[in-house]
Amino acid sequence: MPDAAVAARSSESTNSGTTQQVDVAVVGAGFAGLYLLHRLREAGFSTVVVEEAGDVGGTWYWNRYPGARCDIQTIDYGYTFDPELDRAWTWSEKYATQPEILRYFGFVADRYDLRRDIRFNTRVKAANWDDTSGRWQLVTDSGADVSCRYYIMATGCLSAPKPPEIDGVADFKGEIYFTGRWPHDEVKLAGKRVAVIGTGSSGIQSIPLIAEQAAQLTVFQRTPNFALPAHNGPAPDDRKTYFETDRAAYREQARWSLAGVPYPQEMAVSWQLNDAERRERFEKAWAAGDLVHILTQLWADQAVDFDGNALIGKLIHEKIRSVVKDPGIAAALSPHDHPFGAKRPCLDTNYYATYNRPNVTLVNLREEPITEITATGVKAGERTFDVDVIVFATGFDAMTGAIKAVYPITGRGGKSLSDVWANGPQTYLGLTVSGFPNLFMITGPGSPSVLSNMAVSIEQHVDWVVDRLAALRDAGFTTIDATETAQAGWAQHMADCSMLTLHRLANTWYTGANVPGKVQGLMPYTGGVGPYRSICNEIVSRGMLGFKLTGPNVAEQCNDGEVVRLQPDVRLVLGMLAEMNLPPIESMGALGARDFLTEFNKGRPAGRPVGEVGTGALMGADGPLPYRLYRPATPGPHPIVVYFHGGGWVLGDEQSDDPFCRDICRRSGMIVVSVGYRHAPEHRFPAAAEDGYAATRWIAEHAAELGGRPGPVLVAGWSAGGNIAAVTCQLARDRGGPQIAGQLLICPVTDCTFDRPSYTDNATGYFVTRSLMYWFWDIYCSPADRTDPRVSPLRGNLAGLPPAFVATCEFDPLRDEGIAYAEALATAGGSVEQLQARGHFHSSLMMVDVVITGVSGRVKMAEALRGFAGLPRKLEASGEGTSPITVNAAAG
Ligand code: NA7
Repeated sequence: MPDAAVAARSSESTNSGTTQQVDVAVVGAGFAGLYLLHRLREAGFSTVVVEEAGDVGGTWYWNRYPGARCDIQTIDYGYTFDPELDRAWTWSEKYATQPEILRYFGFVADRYDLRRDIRFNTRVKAANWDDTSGRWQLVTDSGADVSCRYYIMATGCLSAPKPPEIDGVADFKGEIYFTGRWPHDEVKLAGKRVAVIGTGSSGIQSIPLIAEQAAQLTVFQRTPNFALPAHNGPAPDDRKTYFETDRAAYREQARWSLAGVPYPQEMAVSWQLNDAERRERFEKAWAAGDLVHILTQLWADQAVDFDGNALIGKLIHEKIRSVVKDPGIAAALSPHDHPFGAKRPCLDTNYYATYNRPNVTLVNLREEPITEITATGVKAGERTFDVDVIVFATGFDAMTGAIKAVYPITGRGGKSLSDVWANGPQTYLGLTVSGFPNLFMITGPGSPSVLSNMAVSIEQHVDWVVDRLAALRDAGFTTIDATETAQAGWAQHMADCSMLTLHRLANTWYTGANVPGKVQGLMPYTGGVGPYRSICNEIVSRGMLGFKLTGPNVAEQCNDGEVVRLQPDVRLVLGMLAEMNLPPIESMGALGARDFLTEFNKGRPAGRPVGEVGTGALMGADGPLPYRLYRPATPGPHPIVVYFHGGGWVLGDEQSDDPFCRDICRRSGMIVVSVGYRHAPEHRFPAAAEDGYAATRWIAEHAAELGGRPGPVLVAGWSAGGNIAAVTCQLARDRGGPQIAGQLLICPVTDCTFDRPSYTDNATGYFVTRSLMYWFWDIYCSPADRTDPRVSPLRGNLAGLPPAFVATCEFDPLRDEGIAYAEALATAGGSVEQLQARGHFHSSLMMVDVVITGVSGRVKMAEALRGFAGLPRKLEASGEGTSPITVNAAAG
């Protein structure tokens, strides 16, 4: 039956023996191929498009099943490159039908006279790179082969139908249809017994319409999918008004958005909203009938936090129960095995209500798996369902299927793409593959593609590729090839991005899980179209970073490297900070900088609830100091962590690291006492150090009064606070106590020299700068005092200190002195655990609910603290503070 699935793809080979010579060959005349042809022609490249279908349209040419529609609002789903074209076409509905979308592509093809350069009914069978001529040789199944300098696969993400992998399909005597290869002639289902296998978008769109025609419809469902009502009709007023008011702004916002549709970034996280507020947002989204709305506009943590996401699943289950009358069927239709959005949700029209019809039966394949297809129907479990028609809505070999269908694609050194991708697709930007010069893929694996509005991604890719080809030509280059370093860097960045979202927690066609034997891994880029666009632009501005360019009469150019080395959320945060164009903190004066920090902190998420937050005063080295105490919700007494905030001995106070203190209290199940030690310039060295020691002593002596566990305390601190924590451990050892069970040092200052590489490598651009550190040092400590171990603990005696956990961040001037301290502690015989957080900056681990990739680092810190206190490292899941929000993990 795979043959039937691809019957429409094959045709007799009628190779004429001559070769068509062009600058560029494009495969596919869908959304991408048509725009490529237009742009390439305009740029002066001779171009041919090879298309196996009989006309333009790509996926919309093939997917003509009943109910086939767009699931991005059509106002957003079209070309935007030509404002005249944009104005010349108006969609009739919020979600256009397949025939209307196909008419649109025909309209575009006519408008730009595209068909004359498209070879229809022709398939590229194989593609070979010839290093000598620097050209690709394409073997076609009809007409002349093609020789081209550039070979661009615009073959689509969902264009290779997946065989159904069910025994006996060939024995079936009735009619068989594939939604992805629906006949062009009318399919008559009236009065027939029909089976639909598959409940993805294609099944969910077609089932209600098939049910209206068929005498009996049996739906075979393997995995229930989330579906929401499309509420199709005219384009909604809110979007239309915005669009009509300022089309250019609307389109531009889409280009820089995350999903390619102009929605703002939602800021409120789920736990800041109460039940009523969440329900109100959900009902609004449900009524909007818009996938991008419900996927992005409910609450900020919906796509990144398991708990925040689960709230949506429950609300949708309610909706299903309210429509489907039979509770058993409602339960079977309710998805439970994946987070909402991790698998492509569907838009429906009467889907759930269809199961109330007397002529519709749902078979839950999880309980009754299909065993075979017989001459008369489908056998599932113990039952046999005799049918006249089987509709396979079983999906596609997504993202890589259509690319690998050209076999072989042979690059440099005779390497075949299938071999190179044997362990999963490897690309640079989802556009190119190292070792395959002058080959481009539009929305290949590694592009935002199917996780975005395809229209926006395709236009960006095409513009970028054609602009690059023109620039190469102008500079005399004839080949472009991604480097292995750049490609490996992209794979790392993809992996980092994928840790941010919940997509990796579902078995889907995004991960290749729907095709038996396919290597699994998240294929689309999850970082969003706006960030992706900025990365592509950055590659150009950095001299085609990660590409090797060659040409007959020019010197080879290779600016090698990885384009993104920061964690994706760190990149966004630093980008936002850069856009704010803040004056250097050291230019504000100490008082001004303190005010700035207070204001700045007002904009951050508030931190999650803990059992209790209290305040009080303790005795410092020279008088009372304020403290803030965070108590877990669990029964005490708990061990106490004495915490010292960051701020270069100059800024901050006992509240300034509040979200972090809450987080570590929740994750460790311990009391955190944040100390308001004295600051410079009012109180210079050694005031902060002596206060740190005195406060620790006081807290240890008053542990029981504070509700803590008497005995050894723990110390922790970030930045200058890490310095104070480290110094406190040395002083406690030398001054006869208190006993300290362990020290957590986060990006600590440990030494007064500035000549380590991290001071040079990260001197600017990562918020904490070298010059800011100079300023802090100058304010706090005279040069004559700087080698004192009370400010440079690396210069002290490091023997006999408590066990340590030392966290450092890659893009931090303080990185190397933190690592040096950890290594010196270990050399002195201490027990040391290190976390070197890759892709992070000085504040990463503090930015709770902002830098999501910092979560795993804080999990490790909390575990280390528990270990120091003699507790099991993992906190039992018991009420507050223990939600499994640790699915995000990238530090380390
Ligand atoms: P999808 O979304 O991949 O859906 C295919 C469906 O077919 C899905 O429910 C599969 O169950 C099911 N399926 C696949 N193979 C089998 C076998 N062998 N037996 C039973 N059921 C099977 O494809 P669509 O065409 O619906 O949609 C593709 C995209 O197009 C869509 O996401 C939109 O972006 C537009 P599974 O979930 O794998 O258990």
